[in-house]
Amino acid sequence: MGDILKDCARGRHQLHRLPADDRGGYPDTIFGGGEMSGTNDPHTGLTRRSFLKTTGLVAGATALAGGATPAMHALAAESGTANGDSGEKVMPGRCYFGGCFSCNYNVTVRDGRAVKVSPDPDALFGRRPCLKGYSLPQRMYSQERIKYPMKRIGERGQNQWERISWEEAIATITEKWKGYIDQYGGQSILVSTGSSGARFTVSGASRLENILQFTNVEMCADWAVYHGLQRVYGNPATGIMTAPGNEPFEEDIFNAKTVFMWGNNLSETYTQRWRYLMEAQEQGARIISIDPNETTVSAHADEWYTVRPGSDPALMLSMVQEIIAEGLQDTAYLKRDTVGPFLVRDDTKEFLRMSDLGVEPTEGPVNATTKKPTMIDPPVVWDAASGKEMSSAESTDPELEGSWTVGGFKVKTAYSLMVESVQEYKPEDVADIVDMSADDIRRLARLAVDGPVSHMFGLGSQAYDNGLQFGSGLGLLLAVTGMVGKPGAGVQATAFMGMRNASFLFPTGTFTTTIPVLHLPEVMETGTFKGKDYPPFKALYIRGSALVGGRPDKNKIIAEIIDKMEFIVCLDVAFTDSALYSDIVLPAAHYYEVEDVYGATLSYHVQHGPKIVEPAFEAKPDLQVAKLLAEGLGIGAYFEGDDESWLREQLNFPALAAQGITLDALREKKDMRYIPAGVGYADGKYYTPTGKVEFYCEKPLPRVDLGLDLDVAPERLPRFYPPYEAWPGTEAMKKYPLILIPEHSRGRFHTGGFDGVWLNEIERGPIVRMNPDDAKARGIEDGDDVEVYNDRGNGVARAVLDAGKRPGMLQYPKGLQGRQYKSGDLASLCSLHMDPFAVNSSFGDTCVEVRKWDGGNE
Ligand SMILES: Nc1nc2c(c(=O)[nH]1)N[C@H]1C(S)=C(S)[C@@H](COP(=O)(O)OP(=O)(O)OC[C@H]3O[C@@H](n4cnc5c(=O)[nH]c(N)nc54)[C@H](O)[C@@H]3O)O[C@H]1N2
Ligand SMILES: Nc1nc2c(c(=O)[nH]1)N[C@H]1C(S)=C(S)[C@@H](COP(=O)(O)OP(=O)(O)OC[C@H]3O[C@@H](n4cnc5c(=O)[nH]c(N)nc54)[C@H](O)[C@@H]3O)O[C@H]1N2
Ligand code: SF4
Ligand SMILES: [Mo]
Repeated sequence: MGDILKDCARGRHQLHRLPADDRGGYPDTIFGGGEMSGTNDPHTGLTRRSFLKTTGLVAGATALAGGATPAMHALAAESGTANGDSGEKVMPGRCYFGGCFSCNYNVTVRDGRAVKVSPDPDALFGRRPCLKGYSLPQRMYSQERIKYPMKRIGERGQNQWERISWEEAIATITEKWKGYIDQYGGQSILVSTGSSGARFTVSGASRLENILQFTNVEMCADWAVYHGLQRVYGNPATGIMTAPGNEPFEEDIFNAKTVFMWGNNLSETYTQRWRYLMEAQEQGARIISIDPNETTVSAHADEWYTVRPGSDPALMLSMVQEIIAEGLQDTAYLKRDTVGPFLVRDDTKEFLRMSDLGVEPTEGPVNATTKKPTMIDPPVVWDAASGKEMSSAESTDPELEGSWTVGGFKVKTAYSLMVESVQEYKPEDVADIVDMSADDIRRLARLAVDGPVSHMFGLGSQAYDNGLQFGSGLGLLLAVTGMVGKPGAGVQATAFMGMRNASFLFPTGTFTTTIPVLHLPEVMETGTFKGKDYPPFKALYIRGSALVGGRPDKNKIIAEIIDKMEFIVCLDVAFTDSALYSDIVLPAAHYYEVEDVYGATLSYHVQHGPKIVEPAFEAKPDLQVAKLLAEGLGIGAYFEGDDESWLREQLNFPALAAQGITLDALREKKDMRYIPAGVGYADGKYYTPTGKVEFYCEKPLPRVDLGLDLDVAPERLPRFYPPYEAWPGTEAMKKYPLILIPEHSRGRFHTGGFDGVWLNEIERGPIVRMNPDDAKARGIEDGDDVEVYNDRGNGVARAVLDAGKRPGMLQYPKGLQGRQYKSGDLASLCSLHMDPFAVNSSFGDTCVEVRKWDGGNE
């Protein structure tokens, strides 16, 4: 096996032609060029300037790539992990970037410190770790690691800290929390977690917050399409992100003839899957990319269609219209598996049921949650053979189309209503909306029936206010084409969240309140939630979350949430913007520093990672921090165990036990599948209220009940409505004519990895990609510093001219911290606006203007 790290280092030197004192002028240590002279750096105890004088080079990479500077050795030695453990060994390590693959690879441990990552050819997952995995050792001993507990000494956000002991930190926090809990109740303390919570040592720590009844802040990301799809197809394991595809992807993708890639940049964002897709293509699968921008995916695709941003639901419905107009729909599937034949009452728009015709409902099986029998009241269909109405449970040949009067009710089939609704999306009528030719739309319609067809979607199609309609529209397209439940067909979903042991997490049996971050400012302003008074929020615990900078409208989050908190604590591995705005900062243990179990992979596997080094500096795993806090609060009895016993307890639940999944088994096998392959769907079983594919939804529910008064009528069938602001003619766009979309950057996982050195060396700070024509019109040249701005904020980035970007669209690799900008932060530009049914962030529904930066606002 080649020496990957050295190879990468060689590549890095090729790229790295800047003089050591010029990192493109970026102002903070992350790029090594410091203007923050005299600032006391809590991380090292050195001032920035003296640190830089000692190193003269970018932190991290050099040390670990073998060419360490004395200061880098000093930092790594200071990490305290060596502990006399000398020599070199290779250990199995696990990467846990939330929602990725948790690649299992080899980690070289030298003198008690992780120094190098290399592939494990026998690993079940991630035989080709990505840049993020390779750079983990850099991050563990980076300047940006939170090393010790610290307390703020200057104003919030001023970045002045004093190192304190764990004892002092815990005593301060618990005293404050006790006061708030006594006076206002546990709900007055907000806790914000993020995608790192898929690890048991991280999610398990919510046991404390649940006992104390803290209010959870939900992050509102990725849910729009899932909610739309689940409205149509249901969810085989309620609460998790899944969609009707076949598992495992790595095998099933080879069964597909056609693969639609909707707004998805798989080669950068799911690199492990990308190689299977490329292999499938080599074996004959045809890849269709639908993306306004040129990406690696569209470059490799067999056909690439540029769609107007935010118009995908219209395109999808136009394809459905065309498929039906040409008679290409899968009638047998529609009749057998969907609500298509169900008769819909004209008066209520709900299904006509046997009880409407005087047939009493019967008792069904007992519902596991309510412990009451379910009531069976089948919808009515029009039976073709007998030429009359009949219970859907009895008819074997229902009519799919038609309208009748039954039992005095005017009715029409759900299918007929759907067909009527898509008539306004004829290719000619939609061409302008989607900015494609009618012929291209027709071609896509034909490809969508040339099966087996797999669909993959990304953030692109749910980056706008109408993302839910993309999801329900995709559900409809699957239903009309019958592309579900057979090999190679369906939605190859891109994220799962699953597996929680409720008795471990909620030992007192009381559940907590969750408030979506998009709705939180309103709750804070009105003091009410779901129409009832809610306790005032006094404190915030940010535990592994990019609450500041990783949610829309950073400035508003700071002004309306952060600034209103009396006391903020942040527990993280790296010094993020969330840490910057906190009062007490605590160091969390990194991936290799604690034995862990992971239950949120793309593959329905539970995975195990051993502890391979001691926590660096004074870091502690989240659950151990919870234990200290619990002890300080006098409820230590709930945390009597240790890392190992907590893992055992969390794994101890029937669904896992039945499959022999225990900590010991995991230690041996590393990866164990916990949901059988081909879950749901394949057997024609759908997890909806009617048990059928509900492209017509009787009672559309919001993803999260916020107690809002919602008009459900327009939600029953998928539809297109334009994005909230990123659409020609909106007030926002008249003022700010460009659309700014994020890019999930290949070298970072969200903000995770802002401290990883390799990608930073390539990008050299915030960049914004733009079409050369847009640049020219504004006098911007490649490499210029530009200010991107709107009413919500601004951010200065280096312009990267890229003819592959759609004119009128800017794109930025997201995830840097505010202090990595010369001014502002691109994360301040998107809005907290939400579709109340999806309750999801629309990161791309953002209008901006851009100009050459004049160096102001520093
Ligand atoms: N390296 C890396 N990988 C990651 C992550 C990360 O941060 N870094 N994050 C993970 C997570 S949580 C997520 S949610 C995923 C996101 O994974 P992706 O969705 O693959 O990531 P994006 O970079 O947001 O890519 C979105 C694509 O949508 C396109 N797009 C924009 N607007 C539209 C539109 O209106 N219609 C269509 N059809 N396309 C549009 C953009 O041009 C872009 O190519 O990545 C996961 N994987
Ligand atoms: N502008 C913009 N913002 C976006 C998006 C976008 O496209 N544009 N995408 C959004 C999407 S799709 C998503 S899924 C979200 C993700 O949002 P988050 O999950 O909140 O984002 P991360 O930056 O991954 O934050 C996780 C934090 O956990 C920390 N961490 C890692 N391990 C541990 C640990 O063991 N313990 C503790 N305590 N902390 C740990 C990491 O250092 C990091 O600071 O971001 C969203 N934000
Ligand atoms: S980020 Fe994902 S693909 Fe990359 S090494 Fe980690 S788990 Fe593997
Ligand atoms: Mo995400």
